[in-house]
Amino acid sequence: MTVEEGFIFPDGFVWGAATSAFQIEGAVDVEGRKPSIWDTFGPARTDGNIACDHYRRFESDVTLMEQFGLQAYRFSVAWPRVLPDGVGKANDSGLEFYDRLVDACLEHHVEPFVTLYHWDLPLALHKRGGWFSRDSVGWFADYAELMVRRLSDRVKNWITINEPQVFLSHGYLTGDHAPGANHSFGEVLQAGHHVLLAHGEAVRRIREFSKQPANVGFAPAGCINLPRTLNRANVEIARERTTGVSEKHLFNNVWWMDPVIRGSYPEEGLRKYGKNAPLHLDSDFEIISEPIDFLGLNIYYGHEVAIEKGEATETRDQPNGHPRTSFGWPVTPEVLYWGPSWLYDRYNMPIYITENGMSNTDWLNIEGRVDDPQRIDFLKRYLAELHKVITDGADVRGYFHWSFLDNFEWDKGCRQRFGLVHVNFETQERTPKSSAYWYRDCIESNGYTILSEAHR
Ligand code: GCO
Repeated sequence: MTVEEGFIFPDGFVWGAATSAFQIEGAVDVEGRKPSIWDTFGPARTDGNIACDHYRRFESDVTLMEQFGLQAYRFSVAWPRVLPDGVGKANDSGLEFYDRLVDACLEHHVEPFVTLYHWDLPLALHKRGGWFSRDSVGWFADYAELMVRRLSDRVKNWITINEPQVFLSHGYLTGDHAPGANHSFGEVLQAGHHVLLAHGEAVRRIREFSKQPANVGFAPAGCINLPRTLNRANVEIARERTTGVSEKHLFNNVWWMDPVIRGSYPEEGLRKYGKNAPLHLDSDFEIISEPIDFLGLNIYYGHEVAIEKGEATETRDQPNGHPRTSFGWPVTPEVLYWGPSWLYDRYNMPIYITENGMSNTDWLNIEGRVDDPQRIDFLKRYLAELHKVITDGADVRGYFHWSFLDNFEWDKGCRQRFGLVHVNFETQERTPKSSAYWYRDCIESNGYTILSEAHR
């Protein structure tokens, strides 16, 4: 059966799941690791320092991944575990952990996709200015080089930075994420410029030191607006918003993707940000736009927009009864159609959905199972939209569900459960949810079961 005829995804489509170091590893103060900015921030002091104890339990977790058919596992390296001071002397125990993790993945036929930065900045570097210092570019590039030299004989898929919009905004503007700072908008845009430079320098080090041809990308948040109805004006305003810049916040796509893929900041952003736009050297964009192989998109939900009486109006609140996750996020499957569609049109760059999922009030029922029909329905709806955009011609190469395990959800601690596998944070017992079984069948059939009778 071809892609067009059924819900079959293209041959070679990669089915995976994603996590990040600080959200699952625990073991924050063992075998040489030193603190990150998250270690002493908010609920991390309790929930984050153990999380899913993956540092000790990774073997059985990877075995579970194979049992549930995962073809790929997106995880991040904890920078302060391998370079405790952020720079300088590497920590062999930390490097050996990632050796063992990668070896376990390969032994269990799970392809590793390694994220280099998923928010756990070494505290030592934060104290030296962190991303606000242009030195951060070299610090990150040296760290990337260390990891590529160590792992690239076995790892070919690399993601440099996860969601610059989110960690810069929550960490340094509003302060609800680590390190809980409140800088000016202009200062944070300048730090964002250093993050983009760091991305580019890391790509250069990966290309130079990888022991095999590397597949390199980055994973910005996909900030998607949806047309409230499918009339032309609403589709156009939704596209404009999705490929535009608001002067009020950092949550857009093109300010972060244009420099990396097109080699310049978007004109609209430079105009709207005005004096807040970062100082830069013209040569910076040569570094930032070092060619990558794919655009990762972390997409969860979007807000509808429409033209009413000549004005663009955005829906911030869906009607009562509209499906919502336990985070209160609206379930809006069409984001996996419109987002990849418009961003593929803009960049013509292969895409991986590097994160998509939902938090749910999952618990063990009286029979000891975790039934999560909401997540199965979520998966069916979102994957059906992703299939549609692929059928329309977008080159989407894989899907990583967020997340494999219930884990530490930043400032919300371990209360928001995103996993395909339930974690009892007291006993660390893992219980695959019914969605894990559904996802296994979906992977085995390369998507065919999404809307088949068997799963209605
Ligand atoms: C993000 C981060 C993840 C989150 C997940 C659920 O996208 O915010 O990459 O670390 O845990 O998205 O919020």
